[in-house]
Amino acid sequence: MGVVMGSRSDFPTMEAALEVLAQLQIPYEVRVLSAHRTPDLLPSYAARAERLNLSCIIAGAGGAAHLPGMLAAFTRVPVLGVPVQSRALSGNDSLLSIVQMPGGVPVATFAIGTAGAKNAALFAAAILATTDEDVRDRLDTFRAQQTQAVLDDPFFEGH
Ligand code: RP5
Repeated sequence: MGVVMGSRSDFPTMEAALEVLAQLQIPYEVRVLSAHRTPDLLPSYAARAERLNLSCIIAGAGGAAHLPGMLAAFTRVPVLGVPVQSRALSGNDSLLSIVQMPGGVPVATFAIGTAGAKNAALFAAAILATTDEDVRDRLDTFRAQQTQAVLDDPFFEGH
């Protein structure tokens, strides 16, 4: 699994994806890679992703968030885009930049911020779980624990 982000400043958001991957024992590599500040690195990273046969690339970026879309243009490895919450426009700019891809170059787009990062990792795990029984079991356990945490909450009124 590849996890990339447009800037070090995206790390507090993307950390939510890394935590899920670690919890589900899914190996990953992390890079800062910018569509604007390091554009020449994008094709080489995309080639690396194919060489390593990465199952997915989770790509987070904020503002004029071109990283996920540009990576998707360079590789057929599925790209899961996470819109990072920007200061100026609260991440609406990031969301629209990532989600509005032209037909033919898909990026799976998630919610703005840490919920999106977490869900991108869970979505990637669900894809892996179609062929990896161990990941499937750990994902099932994750979901069961999540359900139990709600049921155990003293504010929950069971029926
Ligand atoms: C984007 O610009 C990054 O993904 C980041 O969300 C945003 C701001 O970057 P910094 O100026 O904080 O490095 O490329």
